[in-house]
Amino acid sequence: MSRLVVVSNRVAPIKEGKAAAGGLAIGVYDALRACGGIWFGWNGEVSGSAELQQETHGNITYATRGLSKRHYDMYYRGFANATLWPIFHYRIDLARYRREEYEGYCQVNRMFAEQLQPLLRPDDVIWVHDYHLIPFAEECRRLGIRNRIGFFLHIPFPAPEILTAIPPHNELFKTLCSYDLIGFQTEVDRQAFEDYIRREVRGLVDSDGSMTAYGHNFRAKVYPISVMPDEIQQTASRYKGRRNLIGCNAVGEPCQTIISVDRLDYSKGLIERFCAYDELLQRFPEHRRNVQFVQIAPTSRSDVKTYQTLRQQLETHAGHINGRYAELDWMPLHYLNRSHERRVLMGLFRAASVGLVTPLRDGMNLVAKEYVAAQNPENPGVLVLSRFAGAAHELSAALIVNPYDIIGMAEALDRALRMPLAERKERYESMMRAIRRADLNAWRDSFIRDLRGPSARTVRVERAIRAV
Ligand code: GDG
Repeated sequence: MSRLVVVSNRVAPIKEGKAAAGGLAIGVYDALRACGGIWFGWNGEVSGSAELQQETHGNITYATRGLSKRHYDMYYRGFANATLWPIFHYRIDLARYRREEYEGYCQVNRMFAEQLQPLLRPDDVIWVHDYHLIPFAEECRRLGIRNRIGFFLHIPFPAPEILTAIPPHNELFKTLCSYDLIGFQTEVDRQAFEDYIRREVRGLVDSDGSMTAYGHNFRAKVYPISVMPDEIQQTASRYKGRRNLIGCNAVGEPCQTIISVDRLDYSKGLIERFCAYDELLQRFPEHRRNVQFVQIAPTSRSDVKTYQTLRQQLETHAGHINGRYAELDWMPLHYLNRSHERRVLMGLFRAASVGLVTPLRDGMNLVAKEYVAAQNPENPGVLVLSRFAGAAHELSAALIVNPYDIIGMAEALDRALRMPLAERKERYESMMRAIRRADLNAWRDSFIRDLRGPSARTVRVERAIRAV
């Protein structure tokens, strides 16, 4: 079988036997282990060596390099995270555009393609991940690389009206058409891309999802990313530590727990969530002393101003809630900026009565699926989920909320905290069926199968021949 070459902004080397961090890392690692190959990208070092460092573990070669401070500022902090990330999450108000940052972004894509080229064999298939690397395939083609190249977008693809706010949108999305296969999290994202291709580019779209634009034939399909439910079940049920944090207050009285886990990011709707919890305690005072909210929010992109401001706002809100409601033996909100071991998170998910996942926009949101998979089937908790998380398309048996409706969220929390066992079980079983139907293996296998399969061009030619 041909080798798989994975390209992502950040490479997370996982050594045999060590715990993996996050769903994407596990998915990519398993795919590479199954057929052997290369994982190529940035090693996370700023001002580090630009020379490629190669390290092989088993049948996987990790090929990584550092970024200069200038490239880190232009490509990573700049165009990727200050222009694309906010716009793809519908936050034009938070986006900025600087031409030199876009140039830096294109330069890094070019350098990555040039450094990957000597490592490639003619039959390798290349799987590129996320918004940092949109022009990567175009740079490969410029160098004469003819391998199959696929792209998976982990974040939402917004409506064309929003996208066109990116000044070089035409040039940027022209480069996206150099991929053979483009994968999206949901049908809404794929449809928005199709709308862009039809309206902005006057491209052709076939009923089977293949498209023609800028002289390229390619396919665009939906591959919802997921988790490994059985592994999560096991990890969660084995976890025995920190029982004291969940289930009772400081004097041992029973207390239900609401849990949320997110990277500290404005797309995750943390402010609105804190407001909803405040509203719950105000509107339904019977929950005071009987509930606690644990929000785990490890900081991310902490050198970006918008993220620093968000952190300050959250600290103020958290202080306000605890100042207003806390008693000597009851703390309503536990707000933790530290990251925690994965097994600890899964244990906490299982012990918590409510999983509160309310992003303003999210490509998928793996935490929603992890919370469900971690539950005890005999006494499952309730997932309260934003309609704007990609996961809401599959997990329709959650309590679906609109994160802009603070009172609506407080009412959903009240309902979740009171929900009878029979209804909790019914909703849980329906969500588990959905997760098992399309787990992480299905995500990876279907993408790679389609990438290795007949190209959009071949399908088009065969169809034309049959029609004659
Ligand atoms: C992007 C898209 C899409 C979180 N805190 C800790 C920790 N985590 C883990 C979670 C989960 C992962 O990180 C976060 O994944 P999400 O999907 O929730 O969100 P993003 O980071 O924004 O991911 C998103 C995803 O890509 C995959 O395509 O779903 O829409 O934005 O697995 O459990 N893990 C550990 N400690 C923590 O403190 N170990």
